[in-house]
Amino acid sequence: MKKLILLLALLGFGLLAACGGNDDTTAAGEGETAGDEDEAAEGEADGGEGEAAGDAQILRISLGLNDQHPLYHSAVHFGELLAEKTDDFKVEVYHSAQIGDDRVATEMLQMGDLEITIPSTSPLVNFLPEFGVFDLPFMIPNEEVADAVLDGPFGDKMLELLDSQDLVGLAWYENGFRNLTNSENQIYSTADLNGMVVRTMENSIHLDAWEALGANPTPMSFAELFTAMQQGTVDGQENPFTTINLEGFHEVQDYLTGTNHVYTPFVFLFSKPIWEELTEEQQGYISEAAMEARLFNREENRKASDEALESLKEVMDYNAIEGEVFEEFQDAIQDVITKHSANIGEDIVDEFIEAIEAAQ
Ligand code: TK8
Repeated sequence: MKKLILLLALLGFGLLAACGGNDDTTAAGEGETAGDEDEAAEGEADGGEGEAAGDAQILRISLGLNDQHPLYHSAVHFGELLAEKTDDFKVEVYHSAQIGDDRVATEMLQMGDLEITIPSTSPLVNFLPEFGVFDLPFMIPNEEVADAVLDGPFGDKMLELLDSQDLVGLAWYENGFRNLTNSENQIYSTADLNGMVVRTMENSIHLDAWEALGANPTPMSFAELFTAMQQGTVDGQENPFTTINLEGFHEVQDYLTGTNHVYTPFVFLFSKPIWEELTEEQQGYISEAAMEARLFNREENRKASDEALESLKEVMDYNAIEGEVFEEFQDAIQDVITKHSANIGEDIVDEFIEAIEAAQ
C-alpha cells in the first residue's frame, strides 16, 4: 500500500513535471526528494506511517543490529509515535550497519551527516571516557536496578555529557546483560578461558577485563563479528541472549555461558547540528517519542531475551556461571575496576555505585 501511494505520487509528479514547462526547475528539486524516498522504500529501510508527505524532513536511524531485533522494532515504533504527533518528519530505519557501525554512525551525527543512531555506550568511551562507567563488570545486578539508575539523575547526567560531543542524548534503550559464546569448549571456570580469542567491543575496559579473566581478547566492530567467528579469526564473543539468538550466532558457536558480566545500555542519539535547526516544538515531539518508545523497547527486549535463552538452550551447550565460580570471575576483574576508575572519573564511579545502592 505504501509503495502504491508512493508510485502514484511519483506518476502524478511526472505528469506535472511534463506539463510544467519552465516550472521544471522547482519541480526537479522536489523530484529528487521523491526519488530518494522511493529508493529507501524499495531498499531495506522501514518507517513510520509512510504517507509520503511531500515536505516531511527525513530522519534516518542507523542501527548495528538486524531487523529481527527489538531495537529495530523500537526504532520503527518511534517513527509511528512521532507520526502521531506531527507530519513534519518521516522516519527511515536502516539496520545491520548499512549506514555504518556504532562508531561511524556516531561520528556522522557529530558532523551533521546523519540524524539518529542508537549505539552501545561502549564504543563512545573513545571520546567520552565517563561512559566507561557502564563497562565496569559486575556492577548492575538486575534490570530493575538498571532502569532506576538510567531513569534517575545519574542517567540524566550521563545524557547531558553527550552535548559536549555534538550529540543530543534523548533516551536509554536496552541492550542488556552480556553473556559469552565460543566455539572451543564449555566454560566452567576462568581456567577454561585460557588463551581463548574473544572479540570485545572497541573499549579498553572490556579488553582488560577479558585479559584479566585469562582470555586473549581482540577489539572489533560488531559489523565484522559474524564473519570473524565464521572464519575462526575469533573463538568467542559476548553479547546479550537476544542478540546471540536473533543474529544467528549459534550457527557458528557451540557453547553458551551465562556470565551476566556486564549490563551495557543503548543510547538514543540525535545529531546536535541537525537538532539545532529544529524548532523547540519539533525537538519536543522527537524527544517525547524517543522516551515513549523506550518503554516499548524494554518490554520487547525482555520478552525477546527470555525467548532467546529458551531457544538457544536447544541448539547450544549452555551453562551458567554461579556461586563460587561467579565470585572467582568477580575477583579476577577487581584490578580492572581500580585501574579504570581514575580515567572514568572517581566522582562518576562513586555516583554510579551510590545510584545502584539506592535502587536496591
Ligand atoms: C550493535 C552493537 C552491539 C554491541 C556489540 O551496533 O558491539 O557487541 O552489543 O549490539 O551495539
